Amino acid sequence: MIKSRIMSFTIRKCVFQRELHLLRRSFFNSTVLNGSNNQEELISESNADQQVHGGRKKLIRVAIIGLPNAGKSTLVNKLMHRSVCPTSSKVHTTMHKTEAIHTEGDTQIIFMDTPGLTKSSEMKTYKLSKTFKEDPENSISKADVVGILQDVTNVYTRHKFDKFVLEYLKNRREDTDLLLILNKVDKLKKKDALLEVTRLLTNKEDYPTFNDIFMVSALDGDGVDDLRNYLLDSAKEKDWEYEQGTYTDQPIEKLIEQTVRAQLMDILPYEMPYKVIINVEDFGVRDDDSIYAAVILDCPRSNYVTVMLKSNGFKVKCLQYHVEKDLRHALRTPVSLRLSVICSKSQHA
Ligand SMILES: Nc1nc2c(ncn2[C@@H]2O[C@H](COP(=O)(O)OP(=O)(O)OP(=O)(O)O)[C@@H](O)[C@H]2O)c(=O)[nH]1
Ligand SMILES: [Mg+2]
Repeated sequence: MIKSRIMSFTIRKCVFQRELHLLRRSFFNSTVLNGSNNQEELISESNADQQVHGGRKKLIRVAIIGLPNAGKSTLVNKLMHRSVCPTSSKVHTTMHKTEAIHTEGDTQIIFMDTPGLTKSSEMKTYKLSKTFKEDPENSISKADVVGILQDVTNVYTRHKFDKFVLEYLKNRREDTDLLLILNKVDKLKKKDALLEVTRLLTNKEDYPTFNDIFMVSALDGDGVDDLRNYLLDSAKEKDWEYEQGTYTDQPIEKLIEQTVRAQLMDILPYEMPYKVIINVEDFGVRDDDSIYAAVILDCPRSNYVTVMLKSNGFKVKCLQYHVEKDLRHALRTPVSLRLSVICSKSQHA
């Protein structure tokens, strides 16, 4: 009889030393100037590359919306050159809005990555939190530009906007630009299909008019520079909302938790990843700016622990490898993670 089973792994960093050497140092400080978020540990780079010498600052808020799994978070990461928005192959990876901040020259772009647009009935069925409705709504209403992302590989959804999606779009201001962004073009064998999708999405009376259309691969980066340049050009004179060097509104603890959750979604089957409770027990920055974190994965049942630890803990080792890699890309500093798998509710393991 065991009350809980614990297994910890620490992967040695030597494999990554060469790559890590190239990564820039990152620092942590309080960074939001005007935002309502007063959490202490927002993530920023204190030594940003670009300084504004004279000239007026420009700002633009961009909401990225679309159906679940359309590639919204992948696109924001590509636009940012950083994996600050965790992604996975399963739906509902993003559960609440994240602001990702890209500052270039005199311009700050605030990307609002949002949960996938979901019908009310589905929200009830899957007991999704109210952020699934409220966060896209609020992001759209605050945006200077709304980019609606359409997955062109999804033959069921690519050629239309459901009524509930059109309802969301009504939340935008009159002066907000609307972009149609066709994503995953790398997977489309027949490029003619793109033209057909574009035609169907732009020729219906009850559909909105788009200010521009982009065809991108968020994964490969094709077309992403054009989109970023468009946004930089569209920014209006306004004070920045975040200090130079800040790149997310998320506290580091939250970023770690979300990255672990996203990776769990890729390694665990069915509903399992949604049910594991993730506790970031401890984290900190070492003298050399590397980051350490101890994370507990509390499983609802002991058979989850068995699944995770089978084959000599292979799944947990993979999880650790991928989480460390993603966090390193997001934070640009070495990260070492200690993962413990437990089932605190179980009397028997
Ligand atoms: N081939 C290909 N895959 C992509 C592209 N963009 C995203 N993906 C994949 O699509 C899946 C979903 O990506 P996410 O960025 O998590 O999608 P999302 O819209 O943020 O999903 P939710 O947060 O769950 O709503 C992942 O497996 C991505 O690797 C793309 O341009 N091409
Ligand atoms: Mg997402």
